[in-house]
Amino acid sequence: MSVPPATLPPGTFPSSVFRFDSALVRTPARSVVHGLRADDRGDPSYDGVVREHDAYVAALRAAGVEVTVLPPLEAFPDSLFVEDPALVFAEGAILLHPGAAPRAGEVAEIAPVLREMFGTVLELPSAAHAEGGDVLLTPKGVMIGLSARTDRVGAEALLACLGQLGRTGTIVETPAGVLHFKTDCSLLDEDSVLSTRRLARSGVFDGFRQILVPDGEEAAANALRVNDVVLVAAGFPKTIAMLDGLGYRVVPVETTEIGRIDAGLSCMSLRWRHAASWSPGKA
Ligand code: CIR
Repeated sequence: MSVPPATLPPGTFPSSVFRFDSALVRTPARSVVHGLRADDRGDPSYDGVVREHDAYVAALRAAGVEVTVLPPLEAFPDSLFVEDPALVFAEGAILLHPGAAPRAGEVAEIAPVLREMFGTVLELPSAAHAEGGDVLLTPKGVMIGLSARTDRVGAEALLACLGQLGRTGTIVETPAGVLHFKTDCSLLDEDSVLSTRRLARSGVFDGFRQILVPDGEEAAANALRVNDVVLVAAGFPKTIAMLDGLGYRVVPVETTEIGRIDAGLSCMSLRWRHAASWSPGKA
């Protein structure tokens, strides 16, 4: 792996939380057709997932991110969703423990990769469960949503790890029946979040400018701000038009097949801004 270790001292993290120069993704395995899902709307097609994944990687690269592509893991159908078994920051990485039992082994697969890339790699204790899909990075701190995948022990252990990296966080609730906290929201800029009405109603985003996805397009809430653009699932024209009208540079990305296994746009990458490309005052 050619990426040098991140060396930012704790507490001196970059001011922007959506400026990235590096990302890690994993090629979909053929077994992706057996990926976990809450409601069965039919298996995704392998070719379709590969096409959507390729387009996603291309969109990250076009946004100015250097993408490292890991090999597929046939034993783990959901392993292309690298966001869930780990968290990464310029200051270091944290190995998580997925609450979904079939995904637990993904951590041991990604651990050596992260140990090669990051100088500091922390780990949750074994009794703790947390998935990256429940973690939203904001300029006000890291929000950790409790869900069926992230329990309180996991969220508290994660807060402790974040503290070791010089970061702060808060524990919040995910609406009942929603897979992950970020299934229902994403950060659009330093002040603004895109959210479903049901999540915003909880008051969790008080203090942010809250932009609500139009009714019927709830699945569009899992967008992804990367540098100057916002990746938005292509199947949600009202959300795309709304964000476009608000001045965001929207890049539509097809998610029809990965959507069949409950995935959106944040879950297919781990993103960070390398310490070497950051200096104080640089956004
Ligand atoms: C799962 O249920 O774990 C996968 N089928 C989907 C994971 C999506 N992850 C994410 O949004 N962070």
